[in-house]
Amino acid sequence: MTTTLKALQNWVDEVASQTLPDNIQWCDGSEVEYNFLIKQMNKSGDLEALNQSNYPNCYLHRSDPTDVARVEHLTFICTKEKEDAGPNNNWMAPMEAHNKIDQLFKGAMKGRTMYVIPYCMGPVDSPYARCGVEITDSAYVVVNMKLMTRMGAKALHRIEQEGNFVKGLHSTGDLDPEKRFIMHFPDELSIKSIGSGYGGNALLGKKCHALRIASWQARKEGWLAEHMLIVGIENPQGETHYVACAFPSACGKTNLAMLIPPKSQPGWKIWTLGDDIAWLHLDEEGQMRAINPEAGYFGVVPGTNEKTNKNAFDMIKSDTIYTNVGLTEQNDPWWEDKNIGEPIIDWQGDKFNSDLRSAAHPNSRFTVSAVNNPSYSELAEAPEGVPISAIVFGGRRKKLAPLVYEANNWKHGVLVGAGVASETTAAAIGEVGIVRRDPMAMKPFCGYNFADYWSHWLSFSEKSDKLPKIFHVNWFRQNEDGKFLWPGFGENLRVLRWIIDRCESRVSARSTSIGNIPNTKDIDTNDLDISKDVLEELLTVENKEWLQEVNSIGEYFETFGDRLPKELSNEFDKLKSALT
Ligand code: GTP
Ligand code: SPV
Ligand code: MN
Repeated sequence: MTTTLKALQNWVDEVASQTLPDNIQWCDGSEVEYNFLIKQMNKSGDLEALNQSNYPNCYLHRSDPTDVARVEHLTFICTKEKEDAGPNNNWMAPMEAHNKIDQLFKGAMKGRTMYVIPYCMGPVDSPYARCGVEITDSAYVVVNMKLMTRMGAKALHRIEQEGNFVKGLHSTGDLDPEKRFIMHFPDELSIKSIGSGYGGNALLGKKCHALRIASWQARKEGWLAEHMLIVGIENPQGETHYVACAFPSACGKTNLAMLIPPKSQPGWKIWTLGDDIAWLHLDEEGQMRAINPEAGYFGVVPGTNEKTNKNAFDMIKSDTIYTNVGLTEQNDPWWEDKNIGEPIIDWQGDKFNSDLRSAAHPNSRFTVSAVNNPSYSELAEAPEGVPISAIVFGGRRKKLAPLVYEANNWKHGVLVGAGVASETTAAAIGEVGIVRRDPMAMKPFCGYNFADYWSHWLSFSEKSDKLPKIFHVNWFRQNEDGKFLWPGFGENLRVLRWIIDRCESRVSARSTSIGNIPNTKDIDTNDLDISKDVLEELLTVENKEWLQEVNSIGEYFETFGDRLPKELSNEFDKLKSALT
């Protein structure tokens, strides 16, 4: 396979003469190709077959121990002006960035095969979808892209018709963390990534394209590219509401997207549209619609069990690539809180020793096609996407943030999103459990200055009078003993129900200084082991504590200087005076 598109052929030739691969392989996205690569990697030791009777078509990949998560400190947005990247991003001048990284790409693919992966983010026949081509020397990337995106011949066909595509160049390089960079050139619609084979650093369709580059394109074109799950919630009458939720990495998106309603909620059904990324557009009627640009899940493994997420637990029993989990005696994959079996080998391939390290890496992942999900919605293929009733922001907060509250209106909702903070997780290299500001769960993913991003969000209030309502949730409140106050997982449906009731004006709420809070009687606690006191605690707003929070938001906003939108500071001032 080659291409009729000159610009693409020229770029591939250019990259080949720079990186000097032994072979060039154009990926067609077929099963034959996938199976061939799996076999080859199995032979080379890149993948290890898991127990094929218990876990058919499942494989384990162990990444380099220094290469197990996103690397935010090595991720750059290379706009002409530093100010356009903003204080929320690392910046490097485009020329300097190209020079630095091109040096590392010189001869980087010697002795390796260079794969050319045309892919489409979103249904191939969707006007909202966008295409890209990733060039990589990693077969692991190819098989992951096969599960995560619509890749191969169909995507190439669309690219050839459109004539444009996002260029992503990737090499695992020598995995030296000193020579690892993830660089984005929004003006050129291109990405260069070297030195990591891991997830968001290497599968360039995901965070690099579908969020960092796409958010930049979205601002120009009037839409939004967001770190959001998309879920359909069907009530016993058969009506389905679609909700898009932005939670930071490892804060519950996959789990909420494939939730199983508890027994106490008969007749309710959950449909998964997406678990990580949503592209949001206004249609001609002003209705916000969402597509999931991805076609698979790259999900957190630890914590997945029959009780927390049975859908995921079942889904990853076949056709799944595991990255950095442990093994049992039977060669089954094992992870913390799996609740079945015992590990004997850890994620680094050593004999398991709990004093040394956990069996699975805390950021170990599964890659699996979305159609394997028992709650998969076929509307994930709908070119027009699904209508969104509510947008939900959230974070991981031991204290302060209530279980759920509703913003007063869109602009206030933008402030709620901009004010999100959350404890850091193992999804990125660095300390875990530190509360940091993570506006709209996009801190690591917004491809431009957050101040401009908030202006863009605010601008939607002029474009439609039918915008979704905006909410904030927190499943992670803890008591003094470090125990979660809210049971979470399937029980989160109870909160989604309140959110939908609010969207349908079916229920009243208590107005507070931060927004509208449920009356305790309106959260269904039937069959739930939770005391009235705890529920009240979960729904309390302490003005004194919130004032501290708001001051911290204010300090954060100051780092954006004059670029901070006036409307956002107005909303901020209103909130502050409501609290004093
Ligand atoms: P990324 O893929 O990194 O974007 O993460 P995500 O937002 O999809 O998070 P995910 O659903 O994978 O959850 C991350 C961790 O949080 C897992 O270990 C889950 O078991 C745990 N978790 C998810 N939902 C809940 C919840 O409602 N309550 C509690 N206590 N833990 C949860
Ligand atoms: C995240 O970190 O938010 C992920 C995993 O979804 S990664 O693909 O590595 O970005
Ligand atoms: Mn994510």
